[in-house]
Amino acid sequence: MPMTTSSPAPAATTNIDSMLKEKRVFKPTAKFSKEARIGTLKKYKKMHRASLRNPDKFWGKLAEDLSWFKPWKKVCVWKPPFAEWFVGGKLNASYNCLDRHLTGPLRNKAAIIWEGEPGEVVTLTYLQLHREVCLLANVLKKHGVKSGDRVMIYLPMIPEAVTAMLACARIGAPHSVVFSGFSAEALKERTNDCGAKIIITSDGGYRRGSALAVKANVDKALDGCPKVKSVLVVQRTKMETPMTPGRDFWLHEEAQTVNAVCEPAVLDSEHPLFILYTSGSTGKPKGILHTTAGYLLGCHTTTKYYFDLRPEDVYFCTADVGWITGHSYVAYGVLSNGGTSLIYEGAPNFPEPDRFWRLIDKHKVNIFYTAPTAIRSFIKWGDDWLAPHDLSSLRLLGSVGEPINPEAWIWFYEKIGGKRCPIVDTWWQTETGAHMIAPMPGATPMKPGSATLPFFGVDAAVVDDRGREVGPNVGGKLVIKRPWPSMLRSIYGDATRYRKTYWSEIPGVYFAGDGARRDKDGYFWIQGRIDDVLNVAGHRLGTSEVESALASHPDIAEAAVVGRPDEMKGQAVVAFVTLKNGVTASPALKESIRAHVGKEIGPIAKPDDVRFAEGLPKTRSGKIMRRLLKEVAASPNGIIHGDTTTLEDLNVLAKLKETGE
Ligand code: 7RM
Repeated sequence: MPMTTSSPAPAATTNIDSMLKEKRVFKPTAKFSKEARIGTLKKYKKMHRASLRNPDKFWGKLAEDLSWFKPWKKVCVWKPPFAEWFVGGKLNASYNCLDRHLTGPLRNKAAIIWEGEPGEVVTLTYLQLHREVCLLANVLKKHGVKSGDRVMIYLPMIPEAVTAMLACARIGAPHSVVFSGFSAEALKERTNDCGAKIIITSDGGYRRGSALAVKANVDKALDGCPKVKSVLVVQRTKMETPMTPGRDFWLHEEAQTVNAVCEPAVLDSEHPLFILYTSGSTGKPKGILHTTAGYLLGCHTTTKYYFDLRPEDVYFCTADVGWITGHSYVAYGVLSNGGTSLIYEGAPNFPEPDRFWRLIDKHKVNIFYTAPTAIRSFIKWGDDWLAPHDLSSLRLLGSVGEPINPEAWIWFYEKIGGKRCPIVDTWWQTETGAHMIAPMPGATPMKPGSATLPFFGVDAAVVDDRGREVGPNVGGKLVIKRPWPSMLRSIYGDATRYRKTYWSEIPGVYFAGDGARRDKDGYFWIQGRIDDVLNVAGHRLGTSEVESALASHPDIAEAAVVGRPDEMKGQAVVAFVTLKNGVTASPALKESIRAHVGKEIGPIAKPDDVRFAEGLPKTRSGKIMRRLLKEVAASPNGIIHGDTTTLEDLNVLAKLKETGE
């Protein structure tokens, strides 16, 4: 039955309607639970309760896992919305990731196993990585970098990206990593915002078979960055690279001029560790500020418990270091735990779509952490690519970046995890620094599509517009009701915006920008960004449920839905879908897709319009840019006014506009 198109759009309710019926539950295997740090739901719940009852005691105990130069006096000082953690304590993040592992059996263990896209492999033991970090730290000092000075890092996925972060941390210079695929303009804006005087970059990097210039973008950016005095250049591709004398220096030459002795700076717990820019849909990018102790503790403990990381594991996170996931779970969390981080430089489909499976087989990866967008690409490329590879080394899988649709979850679980690996679906943000909601791998029964339950110390809730907690299965705003160690401390240089963006929507609590519901077991189901919620004839629909329903159609690889202004219904639902390889678009298929959504969710969510696309516009971290799709939907052949600087592939947008009806 079509919705009541004859009546005008009713006023919207504040809650998000939830209609998807996902009922499957998967328990961790007995073997996994037996060996895991937390092996029962009861133990998790007990620890979670304790963490909320007495947070200072709880975090104080966990913080003993880090190495301190001086103990803290107070665990948390909370002057809303500003928090300080481990006040009075002194430590160094690079010491925690390196030096403390050098006195025991970890010293000659691989800290980083790196594979370049062309196929070369470089392994750095903890001892070797420590040396590289000290050398680079001394080069930074030679170039006048002092504690508190900001350092830009604009590097592809090469070991030096991690070395550079740790070198900055070592001398107390906050780093700001900019994804090396971003434009010169983006680099310029971020460099000027944080007032950096130095940039670490490389001549180029490999992506999809070719060497792409990186330093050339720095040169362009520097036309507009008067404060930058030096550029340190890593030689990666040996491509021709113009160097400006007196400003640009080859890092390998500079490293010859310093020694490898660099004592870690003794830093306050609240010393700034890094600034990472996130681009909201409007306004200039926000410089998310993280500080040393709380951030490190967040990464350290979540890596330990959620990934159940062991020294003998090979751990592979596919995120770029230009993203928070690369900071927390390629670098800091893994290394502070003495783990081995496998880093891959290039594209997942180079030279063929099975590159990740090759890497897992070759390096015997035990823990594999990736994004739903990648999983949907694998599904689209077809299962034949898996067949030749032995994935039996895998013990645990992780997902991050977007809600994982149940279809992709099941595929990941069965085809990659062989039904033996738990999937840790981790909900968190640049702002939260570390995982906030996810299943404990040996303890929490998993429901495909749900990030399940909160981490220790995380007091999460779903509330209505007035801040009242809503009942089971009613959608609302996801909030965090008290501070946690790895929370952002501010927006760099703009405390007013910090307060306004995160702490004003509902006074006194942190609002994450996401919609969610909790089911009767208290599990969280993320419904997508609040800004993207559809409003169809008075019903508020989260994007994720409609998209999950679409993606469960056998011919669809990936889908995004947006609202298009509609006089009658308020908004009409427009679905953009990409099809699995080998499927052709047709009017009959459109009808079958519409009917499928009607059946899965209900007539209200049936797309008014289904548009076939070759690809969807995404950020490089894989998030679908719905605001661009919204513009395309509203004016098929019109011009996009929105900011496209973080779009991975501009062609995708051009093609979408061509297919407009
Ligand atoms: C880690 C990261 C944050 C936003 C967040 C959500 C979405 C991330 C999940 C997820 C559902 C997940 N940082 N998001 N993880 N939604 N389930 N497991 O992605 O700052 O780049 O983005 O990403 O909307 O608010 S981020």
